[in-house]
Amino acid sequence: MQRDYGHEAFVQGCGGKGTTDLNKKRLNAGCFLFPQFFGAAAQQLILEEIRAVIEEAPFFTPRMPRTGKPFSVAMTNCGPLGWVSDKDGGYRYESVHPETGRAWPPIPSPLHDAWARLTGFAQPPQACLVNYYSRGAKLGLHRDEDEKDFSAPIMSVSLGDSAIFKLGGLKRRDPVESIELHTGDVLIMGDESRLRYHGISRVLAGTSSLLDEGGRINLTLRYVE
Ligand code: MD3
Ligand code: FE
Repeated sequence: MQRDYGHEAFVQGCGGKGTTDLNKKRLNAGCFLFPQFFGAAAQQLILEEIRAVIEEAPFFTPRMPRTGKPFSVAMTNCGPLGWVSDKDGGYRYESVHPETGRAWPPIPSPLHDAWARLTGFAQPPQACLVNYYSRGAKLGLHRDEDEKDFSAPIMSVSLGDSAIFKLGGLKRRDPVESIELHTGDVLIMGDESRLRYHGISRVLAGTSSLLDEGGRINLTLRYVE
């Protein structure tokens, strides 16, 4: 546990003092949705910074361990570490892009600031995974368990078209609830919710005009080790 706030403060208030004035919805113990945390201007600013990240570190297609089956979601990263996956190496964090061999670009500062305020976690995020969902892309039910430190929360930012987010329990067979995520929404998962099963079942085409190309970008910030 490496928090600069009490465990109860996180469970009850998610980061405590910094978030009391915000529109916040508790989905589960340790799981909080901040609808429209980023307004239209902030979304544009973050998008510009993420477009620059994508120029430096182009999207790649991750592949399932062993089978080599491609993901329908395109991915890249920023931050000291990036999540990658391929047939032989499996799921892991790497400090360089799998195709260019270059270091990942830094995490844009508005995301660092939101992490500090909303998670209250003492350390800055080490990885920001950039997922791109074209219309029709999905991410099956899974747990995020490739990190060494599960005491750190995860922060997700949605940009572009809305999506149906599935939030399950700690076991794969547990009941799953559907939550619509919209552009500008921030989701925080910590404590009891850190290892919940989750996924994206559908992107709702035409629900946002933020991305000219359509589809959805999701940014997932993590502390890894
Ligand atoms: C709930 N991404 O990259 S973010 C992923 O929208 C991932 O791209 C989805 O799942 C996306 O691994 C969902 C929301 C999210 C992220 C991590 C969680 C929800 C979570 C960890 C535990 C519980
Ligand atoms: Fe995930």
